Amino acid sequence: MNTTEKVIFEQFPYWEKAIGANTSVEGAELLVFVGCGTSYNLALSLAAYANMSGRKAIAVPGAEWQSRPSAFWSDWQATHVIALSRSGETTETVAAAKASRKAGAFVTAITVEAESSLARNCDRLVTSETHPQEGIVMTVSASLMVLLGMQAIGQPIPGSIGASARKLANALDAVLPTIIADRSHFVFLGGGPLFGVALEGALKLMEMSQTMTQAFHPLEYRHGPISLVDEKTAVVMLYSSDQKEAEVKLVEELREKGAAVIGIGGPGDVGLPIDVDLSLTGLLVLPALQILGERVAQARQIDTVSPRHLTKVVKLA
Ligand code: F1P
Repeated sequence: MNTTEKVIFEQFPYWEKAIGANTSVEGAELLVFVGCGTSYNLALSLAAYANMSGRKAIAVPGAEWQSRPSAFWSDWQATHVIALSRSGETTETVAAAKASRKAGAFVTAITVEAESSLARNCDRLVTSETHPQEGIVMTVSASLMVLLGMQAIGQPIPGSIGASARKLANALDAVLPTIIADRSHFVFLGGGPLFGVALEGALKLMEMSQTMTQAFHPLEYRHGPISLVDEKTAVVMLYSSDQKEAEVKLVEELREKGAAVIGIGGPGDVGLPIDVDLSLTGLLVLPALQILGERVAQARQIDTVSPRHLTKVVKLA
């Protein structure tokens, strides 16, 4: 077992330590979730969750919020910026936090590095301990930042979530060898708060296994992208309880066209049940998506401990 795989399966005790921290974010301002790469994908899901719980929220990539905030929102002072960064050192995210504070916004940082630049340039720090062996590919920290972000917007996290997530990851792992064999085109579908998570599944698999991946809101997939589906396609459908009927029909169509479908929370060539509702699904599925990336990489004999062209932090000169 390589270190990436080990860390994915050893992440759950760190979840337990992060559960229950009093991190709630009050106020009626617009919440602007900011991040880069994985952290931006997580920001998208957290913003959707915040909107669903009655807040007002958007997600913006770090560089965009720093350089052209007016393309997203007109009044910085009426915002509460929640900057996500595992390292706390990503140039664009740190710059976005600094610029936001200078313009009068309140900045909360969510990071696992309590001594980082981002931690020093925020008004409020939300942090928790991560696995010391986590490498370049972000796994346990991604889960932890979603957990901390959910808590910050008032979502209680049950102590059983780690056991449920582990069960799902193990169930997926058991069926992966057959389902990924001979598949080279991977598609991740998720709606609402699961869209950011679908993007994250796609990014994870792409960077771990050097495979082309795509992510869409489920019903968007018929509007063009479906032209690529054939016997080389594997689809991960992250079912959302409120749109399941429409998503089931889409999956039937994709299977008819040759795709092998992993249904998480609903049917597919493999259908994996989940035991939480939509409010927690975005967190629950992350370890399963991480192990999918690792297994595809292993099948292609790619070492995820040193992924091609990637570094743990992107720092711009
Ligand atoms: C953001 C990030 C990662 C990506 C890569 C480079 O890092 O873009 O998502 O996988 O390793 O950095 P961070 O701001 O969360 O530390």
